[in-house]
This record gives sequence, C-alpha cells and structure tokens, in this order.
Amino acid sequence: MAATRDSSGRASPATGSEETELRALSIDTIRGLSMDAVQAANSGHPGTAMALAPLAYVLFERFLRVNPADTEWPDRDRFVLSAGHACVLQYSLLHLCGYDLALEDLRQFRQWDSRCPGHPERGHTPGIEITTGPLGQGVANAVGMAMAERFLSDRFNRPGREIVDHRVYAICSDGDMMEGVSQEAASIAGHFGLGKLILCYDDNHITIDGTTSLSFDGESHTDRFAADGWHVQRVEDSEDVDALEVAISAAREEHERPSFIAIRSHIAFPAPNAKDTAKAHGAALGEDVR
Ligand SMILES: Cc1ncc(C[n+]2csc(CCOP(=O)(O)OP(=O)(O)O)c2C)c(N)n1
Ligand SMILES: [Mg+2]
Repeated sequence: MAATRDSSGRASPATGSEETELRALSIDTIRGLSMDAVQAANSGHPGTAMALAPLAYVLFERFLRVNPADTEWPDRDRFVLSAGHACVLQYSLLHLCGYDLALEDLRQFRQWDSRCPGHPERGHTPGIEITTGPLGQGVANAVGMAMAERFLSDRFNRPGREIVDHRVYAICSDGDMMEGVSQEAASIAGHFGLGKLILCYDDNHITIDGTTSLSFDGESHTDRFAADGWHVQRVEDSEDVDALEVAISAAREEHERPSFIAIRSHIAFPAPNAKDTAKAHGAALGEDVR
C-alpha cells in the first residue's frame, strides 16, 4: 500500500505525507466497510470493528506474513480474532488484502448461506484460521497454535534450514479476559515462553451490558499476564498507528516470552453518539451516524 505510481505506471516510494494519507484512507475504508456491512444486515457488531480498524491495518499491512492466494501455506503467520463477534473487521481485511472474498460477499454479511457468517468459521471463509465466538476460546486456540509452531520448529528445523518459523497474532476483548480458559492458556504460554505469540487486548471499558465498572474493573490484566511470565506493554491510544507499530515490533523482538499488548480504545470511534456506549457493541449504528 505504501507506493504511488508515476506517469509510466512505475511504482515510486510514497512520500511521508502521501503515506500518511494512504494510511488514513486505508483505515477509513476498513471502518466504512465494517459499518456498512452491519448496517446492510441490520445485525452485527460494528463498534469494536470500527475502533480496531487501525490495529487491524497495522497487523495486516505491516506484519502478517501470509499469502492470500494460498491460504494453507504451512509456514504462514496465524491471525486469530478471539473476539469473534467483531468478525466484520476480519472480513473487511480479508477482502482488501486480496483473499477470495468479494465485496458482494461482504454485502451478504449475516445472510443465509453467506460466506461472511455472524462469527468466523474455519473451513467456510478463506483466511479464517479458527472458528471463534465463545469468548476465551480463541485465546486458548492461539496458544495452541503457538505451541504447535514450537513443536514443529524444534522437530524439523536444522541450522540454516528454518522451514518452520511463523508467528501467531491474536486479538481479544474484555469478555475473553473474563473467561477462565484464557487465563489457563496464558499460564501455560508463559510457562513454555512462547515468544512467537502476540496477544492484543482491546481495553475499551465496555462489554455487552454496559461499562466494565459494572463487573470487571477489580483486577489488572497487565499485572496478571506479567505474573504469568508474559512480556507486557500498553498502548494508550488505539488511533496512534505509530505507537501500535512500535509495540508490535517490540513484541516481535521478544523471543523468550509471549507478548500481551493492552490497547486503550473507544468502541465505535469516531461515531459521536455511539462512541463509548454498550449499544455500539451489538447493534447497527443506524442511517444517521451523527
Ligand atoms: C463464553 C461466552 N459467553 C458469552 C458470550 C456472549 N457475548 C458475546 S460478546 C460478549 C461480551 C462483549 O464484551 P467485550 O468482550 O468487551 O466485547 P466488546 O463489546 O468490547 O466488543 C458476550 C458476553 C460469548 N460470546 N461467549
Ligand atoms: Mg470490551
């Protein structure tokens, strides 16, 4: 995405401001597709998809090593959306990155026989690595994938022939943190020092029924993961693409421990009336988003 074309059609490096503009356009496009797909279905979860558009952009554009034309390439990076309710975000990314998922498929979001069902389903939509929706489970699946990578690389790699060398990136939400299974999985990931696992936590202070202060503000997730032996970082603004990139780069540099990145976001950003509301968790924004 970071290149422009001159009059002869040759790609030339983008200037700083061109790159910033392109980046903003890309993120807005992800956000717009996600909002529109939910609106068209009048069903789904727009708020988290909107708020996490910059994170998804950074992950897919800057870091994820995949081949959209060969979704089963064994050494691909894995991406797990544990917060599966926000799958319209993943569908938007898959479409824009060139997977076999057309705009028409996005238009069919949440319809009968759709290739874009209400939660991601492995084997149904190209590029979906794992079925998610039951909160917590995607975190455990991501840990399992990182364990598999460790096993396969130990078993098959030889000096100068590292045929298994990939990372697992996952996004989770408050509900994932609430479920015990995520903590059990975090414990063993810390024990094994799964350095190729990077878990991004959407710290938006909102769940399905209101703010986290109703039921879930008594513990520090960063301290909990640190206690389990994880490398822990915080990003204070989910709109700060540079900070996201720096944090993910640092997580990649950490080889001995799995990484947890808590990212403060605002659900449904930037829709003024929906932002920071639980309503934006699971309802279309409506025709008038002012
Ligand atoms: C195990 C489990 N229990 C309940 C649900 C129903 N559910 C879907 S999303 C959600 C919580 C939403 O809060 P959060 O995870 O913070 O997501 P956000 O609203 O921030 O996107 C719940 C309880 C579920 N998907 N899985
Ligand atoms: Mg939340």
